[in-house]
Amino acid sequence: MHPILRSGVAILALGPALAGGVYWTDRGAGRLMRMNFDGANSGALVLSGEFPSAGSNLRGVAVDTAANRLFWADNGSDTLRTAALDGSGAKSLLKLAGASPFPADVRPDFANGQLWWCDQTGRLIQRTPLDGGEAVTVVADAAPTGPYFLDFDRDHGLVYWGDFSGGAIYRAQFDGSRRELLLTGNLQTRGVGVDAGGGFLYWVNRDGRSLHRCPLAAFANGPITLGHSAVATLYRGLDTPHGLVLDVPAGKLYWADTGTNAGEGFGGQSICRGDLDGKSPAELLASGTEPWDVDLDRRSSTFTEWRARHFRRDDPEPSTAAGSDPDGDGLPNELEYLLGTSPRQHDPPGGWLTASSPDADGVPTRLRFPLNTLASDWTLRLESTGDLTDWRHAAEVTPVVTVDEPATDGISRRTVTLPAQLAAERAVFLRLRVVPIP
Ligand SMILES: [Ca+2]
Ligand SMILES: [Ca+2]
Repeated sequence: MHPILRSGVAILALGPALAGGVYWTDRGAGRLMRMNFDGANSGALVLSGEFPSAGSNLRGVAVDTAANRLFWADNGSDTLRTAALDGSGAKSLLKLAGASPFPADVRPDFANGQLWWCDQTGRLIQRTPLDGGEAVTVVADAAPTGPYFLDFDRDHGLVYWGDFSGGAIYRAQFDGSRRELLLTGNLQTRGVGVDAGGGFLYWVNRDGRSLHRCPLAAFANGPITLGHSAVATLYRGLDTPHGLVLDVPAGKLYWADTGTNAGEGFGGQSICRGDLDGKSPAELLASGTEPWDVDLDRRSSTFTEWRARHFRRDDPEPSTAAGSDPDGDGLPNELEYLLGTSPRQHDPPGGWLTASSPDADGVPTRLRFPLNTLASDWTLRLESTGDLTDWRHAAEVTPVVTVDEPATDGISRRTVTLPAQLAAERAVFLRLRVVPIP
């Protein structure tokens, strides 16, 4: 992707502005589902391509936002499958070898272009190129009753997984070496999720009917048990929690509940959501027949979608309005949406804005800030003034060079360079203003 220079403004050719949302497998209904972050507009994805049906025994699902693709495992045909996020171009990526393979969870490793999965009956963790190829075994004899769900610590090149019928959680290097037992004591381990930046491991204790987390540092001196003082219980009294995905920037986690322990706890046969710190009650977002796994497309092309991702459904309207500032950091929600910051966490200016002055004259000549370049409703406009009264679009006053570099989840890094003569002027003030996109 190369910037196109036009009138001193760099325009990046981005992909289509797709709405983000929640993708999940409903194993009982044999359907791939998509819905908004708050559970609204839930419906089955209509597939076209090599097959019209997602499969007969759906398991793990994963979203690749960089390529706008979905990956999932069909344990009926024992294939790994892929389709565009709109359901088109559905095709098989790989048919698993062996007498009776059992593809369960799937996770893409974008940096290395690989799709990983757990083969429960083969007790294998394997990977294959995202665009197709051979299966490579990374970990053999991964767990006594087979690995079921996995996740990555991409910062440290580690893969984490749990034991299907057992209560253990393990990790190893990306090449399968230095395998470690981390934790024991769950009643069947299901989804695992790593927040490397925050330093936490999250996991699902299926028949303990609970969700837990503990600091990664707790594993520094060998395996610990579920009863260790470092282990926190985020949610308890659930029905049959299963697949798990973290939304770290939004401070939330989502899980699928198969409902196999029907009627005995919260959220059976549903997709649910809670907080990473477990502080607010779990939300039931949508129900299915047997929800198995869940993943997220964290992008937002409208403020309404973004609000549904960051706030609870029952949060009062005043705090979720575009002009409100519930976290008191001086950034109203509409600005947090465009900057990709959190409306529920204090974001100091130094955390998102960099102003540099190559001339060392005290006036910034280059500004760097994040920007949701997928936003279809509003954008940020840089304005300047000399008298704090007559604010003008900076690009109309002076040539400004703007470069956007795609970062993650639809948020780009924008760099605005102002000409040296502006920097030399006295008393020039700049501001970022939210303006509607015509
Ligand atoms: Ca705020
Ligand atoms: Ca904030």
